[in-house]
Amino acid sequence: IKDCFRGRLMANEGKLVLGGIRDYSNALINAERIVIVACGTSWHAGLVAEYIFEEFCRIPVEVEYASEFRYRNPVIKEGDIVIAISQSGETADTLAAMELAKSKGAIVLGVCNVVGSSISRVSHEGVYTHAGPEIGVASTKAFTAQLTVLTMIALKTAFRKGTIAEQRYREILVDLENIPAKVEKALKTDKQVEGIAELFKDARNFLYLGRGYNFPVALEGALKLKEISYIHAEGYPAAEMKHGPIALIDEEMPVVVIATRDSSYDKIVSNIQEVKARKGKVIAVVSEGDSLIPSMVDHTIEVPGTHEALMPMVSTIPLQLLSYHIAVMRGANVDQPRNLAKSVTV
Ligand code: F1P
Repeated sequence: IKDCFRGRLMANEGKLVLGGIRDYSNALINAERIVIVACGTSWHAGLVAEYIFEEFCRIPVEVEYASEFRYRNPVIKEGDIVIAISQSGETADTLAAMELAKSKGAIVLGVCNVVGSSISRVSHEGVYTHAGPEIGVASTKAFTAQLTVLTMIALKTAFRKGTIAEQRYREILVDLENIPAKVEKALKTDKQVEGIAELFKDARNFLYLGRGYNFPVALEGALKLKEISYIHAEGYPAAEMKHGPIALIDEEMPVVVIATRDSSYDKIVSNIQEVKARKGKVIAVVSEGDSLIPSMVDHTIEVPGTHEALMPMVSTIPLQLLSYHIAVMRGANVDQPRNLAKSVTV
């Protein structure tokens, strides 16, 4: 996690350098739709990218599990843009989805971490995340690096397409340049998160809730907990809680709510009230300086604020730390979780 941003953020003097997507950058600008294919954590990065591309580029985006996409008969037209995201660059389902899309005439762009990997070779063009090697099997710094790269692609595309005002574009770029320092600060929650982990290490289930840009973060937080701590966890859009998962909430249920200040803040406050009314134990990730949510919940973890579209890069960090500490306390091998392979090649 710590190495993720050091020297990797390619924003330079307000200009973005996207080494990998050049020949197809106009195709991206003119795309009628974008389909993102990925698995696991990379799929969650794709979900964040969907929100960013749709908001800033006004291009419709679909995010597909590569493992589903490859086995059904998806509608892909000549010239559609398919973006494949993968840490390892070797995930069999993602590779097969890319080959299928290519056979139907799509332009396939790759976002992956491992230079020279199969996915980088199958892509028409692509961007390396350069997050460095993932020591463990579970993807962590690769996720934040994927978000960085996808955000940069979307912003640059929006700017060239004219769907974002220049001033707003420049402001978000400045926010992006400040992300490494904010990630450093988020990492300083480590000791506090360790204390929270101690309290909940024996829980049998966890629920993670988020809205908007923090919804995929909720999914990712739950996945990390499952992967390395072997605790059952579900990630949900907070507004969907009332359509089922609310039945699970009682005093035994830890609910992690990613509730940083953004356009859905008031709504997530109501969701927290709904959980508290049912005696759920709430651990909230909030923006620095928030006093309302800390007064309502059981535990608060503060992270620095940023533009809401960039928040997943920061709000994910304490969730990764929470899974890490719980796993260590339970005696699990965080680098080599049982049943998980670094690259799922079958
Ligand atoms: C996808 C993935 C990872 C997960 C684990 C198994 O890999 O699901 O997100 O943490 O390592 O594979 P990739 O295509 O991003 O390499």
